[in-house]
Amino acid sequence: MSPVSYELRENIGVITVDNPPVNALSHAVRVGLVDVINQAQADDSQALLLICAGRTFIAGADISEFGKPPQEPFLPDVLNAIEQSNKVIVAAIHGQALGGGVETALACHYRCAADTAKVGLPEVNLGLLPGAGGTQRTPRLAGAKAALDLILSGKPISADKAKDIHLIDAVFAAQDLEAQSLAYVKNLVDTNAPVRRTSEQVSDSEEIDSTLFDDYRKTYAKKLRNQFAPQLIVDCVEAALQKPFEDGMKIERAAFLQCRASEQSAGLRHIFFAERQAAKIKDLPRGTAPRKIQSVAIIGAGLMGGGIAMNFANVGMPVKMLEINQESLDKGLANIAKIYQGMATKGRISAEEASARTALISGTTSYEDLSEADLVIEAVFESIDVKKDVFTKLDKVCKPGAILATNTSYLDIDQIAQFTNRASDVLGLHFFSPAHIMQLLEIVRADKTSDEVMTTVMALARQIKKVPVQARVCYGFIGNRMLRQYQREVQMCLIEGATPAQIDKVMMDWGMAMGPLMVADLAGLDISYKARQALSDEQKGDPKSYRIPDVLYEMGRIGQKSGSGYYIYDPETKARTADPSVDDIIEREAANFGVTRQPMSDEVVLNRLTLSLINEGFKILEEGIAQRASDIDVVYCFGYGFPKYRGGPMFFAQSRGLDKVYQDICAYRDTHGPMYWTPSKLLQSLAETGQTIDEWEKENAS
Ligand code: 3H9
Repeated sequence: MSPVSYELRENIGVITVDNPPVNALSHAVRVGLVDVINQAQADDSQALLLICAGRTFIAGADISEFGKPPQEPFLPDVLNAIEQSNKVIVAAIHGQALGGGVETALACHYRCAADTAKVGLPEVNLGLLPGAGGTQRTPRLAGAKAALDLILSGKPISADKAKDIHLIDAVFAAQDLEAQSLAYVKNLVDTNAPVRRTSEQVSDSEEIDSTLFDDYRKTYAKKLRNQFAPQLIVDCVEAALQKPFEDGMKIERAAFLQCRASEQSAGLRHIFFAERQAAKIKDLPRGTAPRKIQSVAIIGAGLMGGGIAMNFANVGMPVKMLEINQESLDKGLANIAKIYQGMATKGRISAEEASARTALISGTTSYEDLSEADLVIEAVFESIDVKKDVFTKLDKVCKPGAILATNTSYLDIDQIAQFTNRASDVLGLHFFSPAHIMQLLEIVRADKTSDEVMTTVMALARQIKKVPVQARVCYGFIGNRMLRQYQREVQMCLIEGATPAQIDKVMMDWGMAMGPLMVADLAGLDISYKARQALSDEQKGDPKSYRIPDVLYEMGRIGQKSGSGYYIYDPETKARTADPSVDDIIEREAANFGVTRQPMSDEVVLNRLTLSLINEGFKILEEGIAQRASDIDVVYCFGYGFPKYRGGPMFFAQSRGLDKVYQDICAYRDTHGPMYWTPSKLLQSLAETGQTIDEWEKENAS
């Protein structure tokens, strides 16, 4: 049965798209639309209304079709058929009209929307551009600037805002949308309103600054570094203003096809689906009911505890923070109030909202006060003895059924669970700093964590707008375990000849949000130094992999906060400059290890750093620490600044060729020894058999 149906309601032909879950413009929908438009031209209808069933208007092209051979009719042609209809056609938007959904609405002659609806062109988030007239029709209605803002930001706007910029003609109360839209169409018929084709409109009200387009090009060259879709978007919108519609459409089509075929878009589309997959845990029995979480307690009001607390207050949930003494508690609460005030000052939230959120977070110094909490998250010092103390106390005071979580980055959560008599209620909730901003949440499932607890926290993570990924227990879980290998390799490259500035530049040029040594300076060399002191010599590994940060720490160069670390920082502006004396320190320490430093090419730096991540990623996958390769990609893209347009380390490995990746790792093993460069057995087997990660996962799914 076609997902597009058609019926006459009195003199109005109503076209309904019903293609759950989000009414994407799949091949069947495109065929159905063309069929009903043709049918409607010849029947008794006097005008047409396009609506959608289910929770939303059309949320865009079907993204899963982009990697497959294209099938006619293509969307631009479908939308031309709609626009060329001889009968007036009106779109009625509820939920979200996104991408191709907006383009469909813009091809209609008039547009109504529910007051709760949102309208957006998010193609840029997928490394694409609106490819069905969006870059040509939007500026014809809204003007170049509003069109560029909408298309380049990829962020949806409200129905009212869309009306302000002339994309929508009428906004109705959500519950009356269908009835009001029908009345709107009837009125158009009664008043003999003409067919009004967007392609024939001229946006003439706007004064265009001669530098407008170049300004956008420059801004987005910085904002979306290395990505070419934003640059092509500007070209297309510029063409919309300068050329006839048909010519602009040709330019848009060529640019869209270029984007669709690109590795950048493939990576971003992979991450789109990976993010949604990650929220699903494979072996949870269907229908496992979540527990109710209505109040949360946080142990530790430091930077991490405070950031975690804010996540819950942000969605209206009361939080109690516990500290060992009143002074630390007051300091923690004051810090949170300051952050909320700052958000209000910047206009991100209203002053009332800031006060309401601040008021949701209260404090205590007594464990007894946590007896009613549904969820407790511990964010105290990383020491197993301290955790033992906390969890023993929690076990005593918390009500039955309370979920007890640790925010540990490295410690053994199975061991922590044993400090309680309710191991099935214990798990890891690993937030990333700053916890109120970073999207990733590693959910660490210990051996005994119950299905019910896992179901509860996965749902809760979505509620607090995090991107959850399940990890199993091991040193560093998914993210930090990989990070350790990456950081080790950074240090080895320094000792062997690379400079801090070179390493950071190579990684940033490649697309990482920050260079690894900039990150180290920002996080503070004291933090990592102290963490190292808790490790045995064996755990610390090769001294070459931590000697430089040890020396810098001992010199008091602990990063940005001390004004120097791997770099020097201007006390006023915090501007970073390379410090030749650090190069001298590296040279001296390398000599102490008997290493003669040699210049290292950028290519080698990049290879060693990315391959160290990839090899560990495969080990994590083969050990079952991560459920799927794409979960590892989500961890790295959402928590560690890996460029999404490269799809994450595992996707990147697959697109580079697993055989090549394996050969390169073997070559490093042969040069540098097996201590760090033993290839993952899974990687070896895939490289040797030619199987892809996807194929291996499917084979192992049963
Ligand atoms: C485009 O339109 C190009 C055109 O300009 C030119 C063409 C020539 N396709 O996110 P959810 C799936 S590009 C296929 O969990 P929510 C999703 O994977 C497109 N599948 O729900 C998930 O599947 P599963 C521009 C899609 O309520 C399920 O639907 N449009 C698509 O949190 C539910 O999704 C976009 O970029 C799709 N377009 O959020 C919009 N969309 O259940 C992308 C969703 O198996 N979509 N699915 O995991 C979204 O932003 C959100 O899905 C939306 C709903 C806000 C709509």
